[in-house]
Amino acid sequence: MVSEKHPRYKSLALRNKLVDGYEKGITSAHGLIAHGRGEAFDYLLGEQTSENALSATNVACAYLLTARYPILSVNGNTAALVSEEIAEFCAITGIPVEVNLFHRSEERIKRIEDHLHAYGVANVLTGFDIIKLDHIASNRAKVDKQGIFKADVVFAPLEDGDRAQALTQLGKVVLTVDLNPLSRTAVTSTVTIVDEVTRAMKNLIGLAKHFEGESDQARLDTLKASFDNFQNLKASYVVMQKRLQSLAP
Ligand code: PTJ
Repeated sequence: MVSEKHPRYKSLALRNKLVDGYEKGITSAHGLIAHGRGEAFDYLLGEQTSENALSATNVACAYLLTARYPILSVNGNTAALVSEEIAEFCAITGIPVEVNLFHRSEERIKRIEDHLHAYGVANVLTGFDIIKLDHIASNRAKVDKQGIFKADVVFAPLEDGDRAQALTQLGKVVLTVDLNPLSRTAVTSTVTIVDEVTRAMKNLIGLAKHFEGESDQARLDTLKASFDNFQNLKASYVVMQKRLQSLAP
């Protein structure tokens, strides 16, 4: 029950979504802490999409639209924050979803699956046919053979560093959204969108709508080839640095 006139309305509304997700058994308690870390970095970014974040989103979109078999990995935080956007994006692109959790429990997977279905996400994999990936010290090692295991491009917002690295080592393209450009996930992924996930998903939907079909293939390939994630992360550090400098010149 936050007034839209409140100066922190957007931020408080996101917190409410997560608390709601927690109360429904979708988001883990750890997810609330993770969100707080994200918020701190968002302050440094000025709580807006930077130019380089938008460029990275464009490149991520290019990868997803040209993939042989893309997959969108959903956890408890993204389910609470962006189920509506996931449904819209998947309806446009036909990309399937896999529910894949760090703090894994069958009960939470089922709740997230039901939640996504309620928002209209049609194709949801939940680890029916599981295989365990090597070199991952968490439950995220358990992936669906028909989903993340098979995919050439894995879009995993709010990922953990171990798996981002392991998936990259398996030769997969890893796309992520992470407000912390210093995280291992940010550094080891192929494309890191340093942005808040609700803003990033809205931008991604807008970009996917602009895709003009086969004739865009060459443009999308050029976008992918010209992207350098290290330069992208450096640009995010500079955004933060400049913002702090403007506050304390
Ligand atoms: O639902 P589960 O069990 O799979 O758990 C999900 C969390 C997010 C709890 C789990 O993956 C985790 O612990 O993640 P980390 O290692 O805390 O990393 C989450 C990253 O996402 C951090 O670097 C945060 O800065 C960032 N982050 C948090 N909220 C947002 C965000 N990035 C973008 N948008 C956000 N809203």
